[in-house]
Amino acid sequence: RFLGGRNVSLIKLPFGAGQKKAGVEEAPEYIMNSGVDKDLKKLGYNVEVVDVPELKKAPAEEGPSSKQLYRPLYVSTACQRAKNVIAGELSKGSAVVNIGGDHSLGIATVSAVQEVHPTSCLLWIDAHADINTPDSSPSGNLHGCPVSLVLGYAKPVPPEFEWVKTCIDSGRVAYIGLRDVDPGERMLLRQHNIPFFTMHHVDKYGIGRVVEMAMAAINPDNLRPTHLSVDVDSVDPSIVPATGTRVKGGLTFREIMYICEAVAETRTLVALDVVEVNPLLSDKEGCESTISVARSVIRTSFGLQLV
Ligand code: Z70
Ligand code: MN
Ligand code: MN
Ligand code: MN
Repeated sequence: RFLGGRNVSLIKLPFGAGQKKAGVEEAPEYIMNSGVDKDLKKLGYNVEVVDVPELKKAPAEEGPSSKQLYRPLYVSTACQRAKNVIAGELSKGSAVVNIGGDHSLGIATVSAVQEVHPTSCLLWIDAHADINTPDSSPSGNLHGCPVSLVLGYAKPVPPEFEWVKTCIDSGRVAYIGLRDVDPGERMLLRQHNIPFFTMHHVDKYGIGRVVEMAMAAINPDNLRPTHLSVDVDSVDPSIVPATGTRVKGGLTFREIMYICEAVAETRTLVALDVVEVNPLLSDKEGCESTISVARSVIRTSFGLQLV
């Protein structure tokens, strides 16, 4: 049972205003050029490439910024546009690969996936929890806030984000890879009993048991469609240096591949996000290594070709 069927839409989302470092909006071009479309065709999928180039253009008026958020109107406008495109592809019965761009796009991807597949679960692979509310955010960067917005924890909702629905509940969200969590985020994770597996848990139990526990918590019988959201900073900076917030002690190449293989094995994947690649933040070699990991995440999540 593969919910997305054999059609996959690769959606390029060149957007980076959820954080302050230039370059993350260039990533979709690099990732696409690595040959992900050919990889998926080889696996037998019908592939459609969808570009949303207008995400690169900021609205003329930024408006007065609420809560010291960085570029809330631009993030909101871009996410609303991206959400409509993603929901359109999902509505045709296709699976989607959302190629970012920064992780504020999670506002768009989760909103779209939950609209079309309202029972789906969300597996968030990240060094960060991205569950700050506009009030708790230490940076004002919206890429640190998408999960709080879709869970409805941001109160009051900043006026720019009133269109975002509370569309998922805490029982359908789990994290793997955390190692840089802010105090306000820790409180929310505990308060709402959201299953999270830090790098400490990966060391303690091994990636096999961690993935098993995470999936048992949010999709016990594989009856739910799965949305896998991969922030590449979950992976160790030694192989993923081209990203905005490098945090030591991340997932190994095999650990991130294991996660993708385990998700592929469930045959429930409907949406994959690959975000936070920033080709401008590393040298040629580091950039190639990072993009190669992103490409492997996409290929592996959509099919097992181990031997
Ligand atoms: C911090 C914040 C973050 C990525 C940094 C950092 C969030 N918790 N996410 N880099 N990818 O600013 O909210
Ligand atoms: Mn189309
Ligand atoms: Mn993230
Ligand atoms: Mn992150």
